[in-house]
Amino acid sequence: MKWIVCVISLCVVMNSLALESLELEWDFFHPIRKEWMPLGNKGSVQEALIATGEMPDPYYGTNEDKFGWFEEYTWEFKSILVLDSNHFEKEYLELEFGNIDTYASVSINGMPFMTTANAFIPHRGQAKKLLKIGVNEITVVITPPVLYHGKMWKEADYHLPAPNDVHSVAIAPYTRKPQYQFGWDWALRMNTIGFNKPAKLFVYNDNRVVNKTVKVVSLDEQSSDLEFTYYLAVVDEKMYQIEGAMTGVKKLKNEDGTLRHLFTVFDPILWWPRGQGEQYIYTNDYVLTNVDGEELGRGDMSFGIKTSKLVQEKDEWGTSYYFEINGRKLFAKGGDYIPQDIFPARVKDEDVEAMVETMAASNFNMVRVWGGGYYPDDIFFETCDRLGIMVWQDLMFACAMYPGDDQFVENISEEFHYQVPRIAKHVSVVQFNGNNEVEVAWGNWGFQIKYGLYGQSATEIEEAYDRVFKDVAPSIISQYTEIPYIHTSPLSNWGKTEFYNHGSQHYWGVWHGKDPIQDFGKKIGRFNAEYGFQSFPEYSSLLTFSDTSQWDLSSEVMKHHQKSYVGNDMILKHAKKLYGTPEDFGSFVYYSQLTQAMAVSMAVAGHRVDFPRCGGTLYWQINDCWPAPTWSSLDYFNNWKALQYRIRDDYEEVAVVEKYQDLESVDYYLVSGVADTFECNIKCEISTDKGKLISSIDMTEKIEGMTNIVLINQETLKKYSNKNIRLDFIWNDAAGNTHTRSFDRFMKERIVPECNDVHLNIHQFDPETGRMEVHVETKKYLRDFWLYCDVPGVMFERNFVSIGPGKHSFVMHSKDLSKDTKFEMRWR
Ligand code: BMA
Repeated sequence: MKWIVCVISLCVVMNSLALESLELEWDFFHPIRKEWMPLGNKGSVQEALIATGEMPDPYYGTNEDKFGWFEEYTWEFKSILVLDSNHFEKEYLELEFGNIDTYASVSINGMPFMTTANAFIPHRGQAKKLLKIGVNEITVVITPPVLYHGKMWKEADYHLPAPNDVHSVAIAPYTRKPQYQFGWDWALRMNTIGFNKPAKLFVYNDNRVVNKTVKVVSLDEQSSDLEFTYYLAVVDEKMYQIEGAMTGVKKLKNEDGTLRHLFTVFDPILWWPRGQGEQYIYTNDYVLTNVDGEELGRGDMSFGIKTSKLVQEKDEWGTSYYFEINGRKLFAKGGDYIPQDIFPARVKDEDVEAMVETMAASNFNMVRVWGGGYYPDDIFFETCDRLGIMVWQDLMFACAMYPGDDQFVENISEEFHYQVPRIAKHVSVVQFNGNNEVEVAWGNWGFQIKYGLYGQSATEIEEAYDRVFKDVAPSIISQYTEIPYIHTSPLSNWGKTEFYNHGSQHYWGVWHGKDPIQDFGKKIGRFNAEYGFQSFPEYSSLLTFSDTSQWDLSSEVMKHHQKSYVGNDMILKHAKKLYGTPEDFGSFVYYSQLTQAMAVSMAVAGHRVDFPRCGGTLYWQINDCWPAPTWSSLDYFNNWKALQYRIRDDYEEVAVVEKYQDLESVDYYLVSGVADTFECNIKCEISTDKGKLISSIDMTEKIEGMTNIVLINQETLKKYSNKNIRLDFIWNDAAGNTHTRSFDRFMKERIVPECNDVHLNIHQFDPETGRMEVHVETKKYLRDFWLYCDVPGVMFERNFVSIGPGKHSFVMHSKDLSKDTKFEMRWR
């Protein structure tokens, strides 16, 4: 056996080492090669063996299939911790696992320390009694979920439906581990085994803060009462002092492991979602001290003040579903967020921050954290607080039926007691939702027939649902926060006309049904929390998992990366209808992105114009966890698909949108999502594809709050029905800023311009800033012009735009750009 005595990093040092933490470094035992190998301070055994080259990149080709064996072994991990007498002078030596994935038994120096069964929470315990001066060995044995539940699964009278779990022992619902790692219709299966966050030994006297929350207790114009709670590692009866930069000095008694105090903010400044007002945050750093005035730790307890109300009332249309923030009815616009990688440990804080920044740059005001992933880290919520993105937070349950026995309920209760206060602390959070599509699945997905669930088993499943989502979750959430809770999304299934009149909606009639694409703009729920259409990622992303010989929809690799049962033919079917038969795979990729952009844009225009009947729109899905064809608007490498550009325009606070009645008839609307009253000057120029102006319309409208007005309707456009026209809109928003947007409607057959009619050259490049300006000169009109370069993650200021005859500038940014960057252009 090879012993590696790891150098332990000594991190956090606070005020004369009041709180010291030692980060553990792990080795793991390779069960086949029978040898110890290094893992690092976090990560999975899969990642470790990819790093050594023993395992290939699971995203490439069909390599995913080579990873099944990991789930057939238990895995042993070991860390060596060298301690000296100084450590033992401190009162507490506490071992905290930021994450253990998932079923583990932990021993210290051969003595049992703890067992774990939940990858959504940290696990901690006092370890002083088991530790000693000198060399200590921490051992963790992790049993993969399929092995852990194998016996139960074999002997069970019935199995809980888990249609996304692709293993023959489909035990995802029994396991508190991100559900997408069991397989999903946009994800590979990868049951990671290891630690998604570092484990640390905390060495301290008295106590330390392990979680915290703020609750708005009351709010009116004059004042707001807030309750601050600090959760402590040690339950004692001692007095402590919290000194907050804003909240001042509080001497508090530790009651059941919490320090709690009230604080009144006079003349409160409210936090508003972006577009509605300021994102005001009260900065409040704090210091924790003991009665003798010794510092025990410090941190950030900044907070914001707002109220959120979910309004569900009977009205003239059915049952409403919209958010009122600080008493103002809002239209929510955004998308659904999934984990940014199949390997959670790979996702860095800056990746998360960049993702939220993209949401803000795309004019979102809401994001839904979807229930099949994991609870995001604080950086996610902090960035949403800062940028004014409201958060709809699912609890981590999706598309399956879940147990409701005491042991499971105890496990999820512990999870909620940790996650709810941590998340609710953030002012951007406006809703907790029990699960994704669990109720709708039970009612509509044929589970009873498929899984043989009748009588007693069906009753048990229904009772479990009620217990978990209608009793346990809401009663725990209400202990911590006033943020509204709803037991599921959607509340109303897609299908019959009446269904769209009530509550939240996930509209899947085009992808999972046979609806025509224009139904995206017609079948409008009261709040549209999901709807979407798939596309392929761009060429540089495709090259990371395939070579060009496999660029064929029927190749093994392309079939393997398409995880939806519906398949690539659905993309092709709608792409053909809208854009014609693609000549080759390259143009298929291009058309797939245009089709997706068109589909989602049709929906968004329909939703926005339907306000106040419709309370919001969240398209499925913002991002990817691996490179593959999916519903995402940003691919795995953060390349903006055509949809991301289109959504940015559709989501402007004061926007011009194109509302489809059917493919031939459209109306152009101005929609305002802001509360202001302002004068809006709108100009629309209609010209031919040769650039000849044929009509110019000027309007001045008084915009009073959130509303919409028709700018140009289908009747007016009828006179151009035998022409190819372009519409250029210019308008101002409430702050007086000018906005522009162009659309085109080509009703006449035409020959797509040849390559020799179009020229590109790099006009300017600054290697320092990574800014590049490219000039494109064309003799003919180019529709949906796509400028593509082979550098992943380049941010183009605009793309997928139609350009007329003349010279056009395109600006892009990336540190990886160079004079040798290769460009490719596509148009139609
Ligand atoms: C919804 C989502 C996901 C799924 C998507 C596409 O049901 O909640 O479960 O990936 O549709 O099928």
